[in-house]
Amino acid sequence: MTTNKSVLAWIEEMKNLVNPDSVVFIDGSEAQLEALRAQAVKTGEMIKLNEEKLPGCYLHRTAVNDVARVEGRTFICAKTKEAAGPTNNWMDPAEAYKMLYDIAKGSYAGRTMYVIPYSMGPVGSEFSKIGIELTDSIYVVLNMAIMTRVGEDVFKALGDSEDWIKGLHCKCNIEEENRYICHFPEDNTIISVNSGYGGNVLLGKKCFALRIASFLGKNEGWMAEHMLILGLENPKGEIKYIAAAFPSACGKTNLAMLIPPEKYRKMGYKVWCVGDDIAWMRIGEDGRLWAVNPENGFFGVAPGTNVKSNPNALSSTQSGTIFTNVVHNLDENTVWWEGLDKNPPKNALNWKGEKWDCEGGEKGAHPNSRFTAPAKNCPCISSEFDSSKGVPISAIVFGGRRAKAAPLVYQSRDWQHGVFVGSVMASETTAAATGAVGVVRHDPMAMIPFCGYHMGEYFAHWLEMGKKLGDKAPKIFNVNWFRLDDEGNFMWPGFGDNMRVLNWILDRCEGKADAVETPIGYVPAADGIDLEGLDVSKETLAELLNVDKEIWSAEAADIEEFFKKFGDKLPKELSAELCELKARLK
Ligand code: SAT
Ligand code: MN
Repeated sequence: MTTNKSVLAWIEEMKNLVNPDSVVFIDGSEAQLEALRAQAVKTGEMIKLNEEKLPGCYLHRTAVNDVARVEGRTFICAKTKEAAGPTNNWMDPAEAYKMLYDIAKGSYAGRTMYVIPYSMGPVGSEFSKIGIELTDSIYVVLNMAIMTRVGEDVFKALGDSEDWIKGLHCKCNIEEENRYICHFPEDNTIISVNSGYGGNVLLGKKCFALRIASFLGKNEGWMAEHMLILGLENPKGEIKYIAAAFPSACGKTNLAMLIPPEKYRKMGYKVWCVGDDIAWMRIGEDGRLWAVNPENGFFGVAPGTNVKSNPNALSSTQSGTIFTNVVHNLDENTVWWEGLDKNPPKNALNWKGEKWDCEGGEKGAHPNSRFTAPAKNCPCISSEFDSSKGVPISAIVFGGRRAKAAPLVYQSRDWQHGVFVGSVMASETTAAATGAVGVVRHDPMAMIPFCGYHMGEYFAHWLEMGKKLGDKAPKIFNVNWFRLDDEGNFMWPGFGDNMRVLNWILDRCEGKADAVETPIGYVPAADGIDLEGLDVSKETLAELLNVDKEIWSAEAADIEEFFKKFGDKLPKELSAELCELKARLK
């Protein structure tokens, strides 16, 4: 399928290492994928679901000890520890290769090596980058075929070039104590062993499109960010694009596919989804920031997805989708998860494949259970989804899960202050990664688990991009949909009503909406957010927009501590911003 010497030599080397019974190149054809689905069903790796209700859909269960990203076992293997920085685990590259090759050695015995040529971004676009993943898992092949553009065309686009990313995945025996997700940014290489869970093994996603790509972006003058991209169309038919960074499992997919409240729908407002997780952004010929979604599908969190919270995501999963770790409804041969509807199946298996009693109090689906759905299934997919030049970004939005500190929305004073706002993001942890859930942690730009180099340099790169963009830079905002009242109830309805906040954001970009200055930035004026048709009082809105000086003084002290991590790599602009924040809080 290819005569590319660098590709063939590497495949040969890896073949000698892992010793497969056979090698199969993935050509991207439906016939080949269909044969692989049939094979996975035969071995029990996947279960074919009801063809009438869920055509082309399958259920897969991971090992019980392998249900989320493993940040503690994820490494940046740069030449020096300093290059990986204080927020990444580091391993010496020579040691890492030796350890990983020892684990991988002979691990494909009795198995097939699948060679997946894939493109992140539309095949052949200047934005796009090519990777080759070797895997012994059909589940990985089929997920990659949804999440990325795979097949022969990719080899054609690559030609003889040596500019591609190596990815070796070995399931081995899914041993937790030998699980490693390692990145070699200086070698364009990723090696993942002993896992079969999405974020650890779909190497095009977090490993390449964020960890490796963020490093490439810094060197080549562009940005790889953990951001959704959406287009908001107004009644005049004008579409403005927003890129928004939130940590995993904080509602990026819901925001990206939002359905406007009825009043706005009637007026003609629409939201178009370009991407739900990753944005690659470059400065265009017009000097503005342009973004593409390098992915081709959605790897979304299932629990909580329903006809009300995200009808577009739910529609996206009705055909050609792989469900992972959800409930299996045995009567209908369909799937279910907590928050889908109020009718949990009586005759069902839980995510572990055990008989499940929906009244027994135990959850049926894993909290990080997922759907892998083709982007083209999404009813609101943007007409620019496949565009090779991307979409121009008007606003960048940061957000996290904060019970108290962050107001519903605020605008940064300028780009530099916006970079500060992104750098001090903090959010409660979720089930997307192993470890405690609900603990507030610093997560600058939602990139803590995904920045492939020293985060101090990453901040400097953001500042540099702002200088290049000048007055064409997108405006930067922060949102928090998750503020709680004293009784612990969410104060803001969220979901479709978040459009009311996006409207204020875009109005601000055009200089149309009023704002009030606070120590942390600009918040909407008292009547700045449209509340018509909402069960939110003016007092509640005032509370949602309130900036509590005491909480923020504590926050500032905490930020000061956090910034110390970065030593002399912390850009002086950010320490200056912190000083100014403290002064404004006095
Ligand atoms: O598991 S993934 O990393 O692909 C999804 C996520 O955690 O954001
Ligand atoms: Mn994500």
